[in-house]
Amino acid sequence: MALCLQDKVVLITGASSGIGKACAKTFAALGAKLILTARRLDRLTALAEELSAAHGVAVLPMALDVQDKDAVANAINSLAPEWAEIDVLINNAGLALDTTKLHEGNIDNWDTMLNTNVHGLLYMSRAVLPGMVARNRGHVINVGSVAGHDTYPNGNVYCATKHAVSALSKAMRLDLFDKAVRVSEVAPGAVHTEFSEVRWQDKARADAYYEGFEPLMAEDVADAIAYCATRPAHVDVSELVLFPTAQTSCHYLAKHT
Ligand code: NDP
Ligand code: 8X3
Repeated sequence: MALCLQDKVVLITGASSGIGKACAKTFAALGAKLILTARRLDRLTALAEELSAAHGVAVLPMALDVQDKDAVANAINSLAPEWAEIDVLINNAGLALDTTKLHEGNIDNWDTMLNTNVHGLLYMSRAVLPGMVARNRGHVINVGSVAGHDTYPNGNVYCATKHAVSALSKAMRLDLFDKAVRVSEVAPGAVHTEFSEVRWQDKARADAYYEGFEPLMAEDVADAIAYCATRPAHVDVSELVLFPTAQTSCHYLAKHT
């Protein structure tokens, strides 16, 4: 029987856009209490108001840069009692910056990707997991990527960060093997979000990337994440990879012009 998420506390990182925002909508519709985090508080506040009005759920918007380890620890440690027992952590915040050959890469961009996609996920997990372990229940869902299972030209550091997400998901499952805490990695292919606009800082280039095929939508990925979260407690979806039907791998995307 599917697990009921009514009144469960679900924390989503990167909830101001794309997959994280779609997760907020999906989990609100399932009756969960939501802690929504990202850097852009104005977006989170507007989303929180919308979801509370639509679904009657409690929503806590919180400005948080996952790269800041002290801010992450403080945010989790200072949660009010009604929010402190996090049932589901969705480590979704992440980004790619540029696509360039490694030997021509921008080192500041590398730092931002590593600090966000890898360190950010670690800081959040380190802050939230002890409570889950103490309660012997909980679920960490890490948003990886097909770029964490393969590499593509000029994707070097982004691919490395997502390989790290995949490795850390496996490592968490091993370290939690004797606890009733589940760990899932959800790894999508091309999803139409603000991801490519952030990557290239060029809206026209980003729009062109999504033309000529039907990409995944953020809601498709949120649906996969909700699938993981709603399996019965004895079922742990360890890895879920989803592609647009037009995409077979990082290297094969069928575009019709
Ligand atoms: P978006 O750009 O639409 O959303 C990214 C989210 O991450 C935003 O909410 C942003 O919020 C947040 N974020 C970025 N940096 C930080 C930070 N330092 N601290 C806190 N939050 C941060 O992209 P997607 O929704 O597509 O991306 C979500 C995840 O999905 C990422 O991990 C990405 O790697 C992964 N992914 C995306 C795919 C795609 O094709 N789109 C495919 C596979 C995986 P804010 O700027 O307000 O802080
Ligand atoms: C995002 C998908 O193929 O642009 O993780 O790396 S891809």
